[in-house]
Amino acid sequence: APTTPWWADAVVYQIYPRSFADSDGDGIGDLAGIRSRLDHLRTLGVDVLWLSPVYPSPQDDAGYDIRDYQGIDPVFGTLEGFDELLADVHAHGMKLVMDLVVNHTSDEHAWFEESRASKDSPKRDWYWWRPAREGLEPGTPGAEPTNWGSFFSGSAWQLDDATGEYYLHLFSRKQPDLNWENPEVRQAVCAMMRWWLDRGVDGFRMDVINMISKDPALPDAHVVGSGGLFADGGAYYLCGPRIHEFLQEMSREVFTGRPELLTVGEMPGVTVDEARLFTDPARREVDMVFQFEHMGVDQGLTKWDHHPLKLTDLKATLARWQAGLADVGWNSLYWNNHDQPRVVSRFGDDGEHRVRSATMLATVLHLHRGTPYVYQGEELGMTNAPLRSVDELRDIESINHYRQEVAAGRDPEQVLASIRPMARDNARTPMQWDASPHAGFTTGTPWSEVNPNYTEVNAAAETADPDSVFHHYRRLIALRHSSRTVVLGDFTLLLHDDEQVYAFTRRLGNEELLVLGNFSGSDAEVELEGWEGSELVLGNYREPAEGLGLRPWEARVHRRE
Ligand code: TEU
Repeated sequence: APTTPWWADAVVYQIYPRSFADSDGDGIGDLAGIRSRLDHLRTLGVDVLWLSPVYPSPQDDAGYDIRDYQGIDPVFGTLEGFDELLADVHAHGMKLVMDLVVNHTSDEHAWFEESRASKDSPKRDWYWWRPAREGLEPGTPGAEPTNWGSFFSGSAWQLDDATGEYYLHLFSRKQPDLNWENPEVRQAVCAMMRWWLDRGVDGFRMDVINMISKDPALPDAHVVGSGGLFADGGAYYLCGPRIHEFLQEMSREVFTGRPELLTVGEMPGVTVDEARLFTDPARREVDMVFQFEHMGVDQGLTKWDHHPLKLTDLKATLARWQAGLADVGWNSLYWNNHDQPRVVSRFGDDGEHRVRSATMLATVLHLHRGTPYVYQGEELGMTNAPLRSVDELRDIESINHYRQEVAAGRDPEQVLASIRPMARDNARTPMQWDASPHAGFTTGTPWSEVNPNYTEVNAAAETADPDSVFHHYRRLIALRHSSRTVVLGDFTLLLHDDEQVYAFTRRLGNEELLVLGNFSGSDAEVELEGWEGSELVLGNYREPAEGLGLRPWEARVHRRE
């Protein structure tokens, strides 16, 4: 049998540097802050740290708009400081993975400045430039080269005065898309990646990497419903014609001879079948993908059309991914990252049952087959931000959406109410370290409001409490490290139609684990043959259960041979 890769039993922890720990009192987290908190991560037991972008950036999209790929933004520190952090991470027995944002650069990157300067600039073709639509005056409504909308509201095209042509930006207008059809672009990206690996980093999380290959014809998108002014062009840039070729080339050029890396592709809209191709080890593309299907179960056409979770939908999608990547490929497992609301507020109960529901959700996720990702603060059961007023929004996505809707005449209070449950701002409030002012995150004024519940929800209180969310995550991570069945066991979903209970087994050889999670605040009956009297491996109630039934938000893992 092929040996399993080192990351098969690893747990990854995502750090959002802006909001993790501030060492110098400017209100923004930094590399020295991260260094000072490595013991917290060591105690938790995670193996790999993934750093959201720390490169020089105008911070239009909080660092996902990069001005210089080979440096550190002064707000976060220096390259020397980065090397010190990396050495410390390694000394603590962990690995460090960088965020690789190469679908686009900042409009302040030297490549783009050169590209925009003139139509015959040697770097003109490094980005997607197009004239106005035939017969229309540049800048007039409808003159954009295609009808595609940007992820951050409005058109995906920006008219640039220097040459009177438009450039493509799937995200903010300060994030022009690189043209991967151009081999010089690909070579420049590969060279930059090798530079980081030579520095000692252990891999990359690749931002929207399934958007790098576009249909070069850039056709208009098909318009669904009455919709807005702009349409979803995804059909022409998600997993485009050359995506596998580009990733295989990158793998050859960058990863050859470096077997101990971790590569994970963030891929909105990726299907199970595509994911099998991307993560089949024989194809040498990426180790695992971040897929989005389970993050769409509580929304309508857009993320702002939020509705309550139907548990059977969540189970059905996750089980499909477990089955689809059972023989070939590998799953990433996550509830949270810097783009998603806090899971305890989203699928749990962030009031009375906060601890119980956060630990239940963690148990269900971590017992799936795949690599679990923990997003900073998730291990404390941090909750959504109150977002009491529009002034508390910091994220370009929610601010642009708010402005667009209010300009269209919608009621501002209602717009804010629709933004509240799904805003990315929810995930980006400062990490809650202790009960001191600003939650111990900074001695200055935090760039984003600290969640007022920090006096109760914080790392100091939770490390001191054996029943905390923190210690539950620690136990789950330790379980994965000690159990081959958790890492490699076959997954079988049970109770498909149950709207209250999430149940599945994992089996390896003679050993079988049963995982049960109650997604509600009321008691749940569970009837399953042959599990009465089985050994309890882990649960989130101190008092023993009677039978298999579940108490409010209870989770249990049973074992039998
Ligand atoms: O996100 C890509 C992405 O498609 C999203 O999760 C995005 O936040 C969502 O669709 C908006 O509704 C990645 C990064 O994780 C995100 O922070 C960046 O803003 C984005 O790429 C652009 O680099």
